[in-house]
Amino acid sequence: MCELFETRLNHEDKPMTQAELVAAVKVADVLVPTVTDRIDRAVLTQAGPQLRLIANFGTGVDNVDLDTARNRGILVTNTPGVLTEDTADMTMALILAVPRRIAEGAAYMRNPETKWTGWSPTWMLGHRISGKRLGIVGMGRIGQAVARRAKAFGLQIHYHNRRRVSAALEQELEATYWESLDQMLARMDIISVNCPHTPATYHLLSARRLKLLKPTAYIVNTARGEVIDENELARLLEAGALAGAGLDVFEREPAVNPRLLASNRVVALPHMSSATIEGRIDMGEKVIINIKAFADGHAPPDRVHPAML
Ligand code: 8YV
Repeated sequence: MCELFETRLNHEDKPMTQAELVAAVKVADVLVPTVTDRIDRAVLTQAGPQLRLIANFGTGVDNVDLDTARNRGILVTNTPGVLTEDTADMTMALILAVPRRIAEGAAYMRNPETKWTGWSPTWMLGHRISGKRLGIVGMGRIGQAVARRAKAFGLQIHYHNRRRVSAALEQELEATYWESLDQMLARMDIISVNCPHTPATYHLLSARRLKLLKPTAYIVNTARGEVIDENELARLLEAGALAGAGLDVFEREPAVNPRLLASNRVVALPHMSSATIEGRIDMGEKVIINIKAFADGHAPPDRVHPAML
């Protein structure tokens, strides 16, 4: 970016404050935020007329007020595709880690207070993955990549999506479509959340819907915390009304509900599903391509259309 444009960097890698963001949008032609930068109405209404593009470093754009951006004629781009496989890998890792108690076992071995006394037949029993029903909420790029992995592990693939995917894809994944999310939730062994956070998906897994899950069910979320009612999730886990959760994202990041952290039914990760060096380089390149295309007077390839979300 520094070679191509007159660039101001956030060298500390720390989230910018709202005041710093306002100062930036007053002078910048292009803003490159990350998930930790909240580009809300208050920030955008103070932007100078020179701000024409928000090239988000990340796929999810729920950190940007898209309606206000559009009304002010500011284009928004993101970085789709390049973090699909990494995110699906981590989703699969959580699908394995929670029922098979991987984090618990590893913590036990590391803990100087506990001393492993050797194998025993009833020690660290978890639950089998193979043959179980996986319900994917959101069958976009990442949902499909999760389905491919899960199928190889012997899981039966079920999904709910706004639109049914093609018959050819359903056949390849041997996937069952559920028009009714409620009905799917009630029948699954594992749920994986892979949809974006939009006004329509906020608390999609509401208190009412979470109660539809079987008490033996697991839930994995590598999408956005806001899609799940986190308080209710914590309550159900505490009450033993759910078997466990693998969570890479949280409703009020970086704050995490302490009840979730206290539960040994939960594997919590610090929003790291896309955190690979290769992925970050690819994301950066996508950002640069979008800015360069825009600066050269072309339509940037990764334009976000609010209506499509
Ligand atoms: C990104 C993410 O690393 O792309 C996304 O939507 O959630 C992350 O994995 C983050 O957005 C960077 O801004």
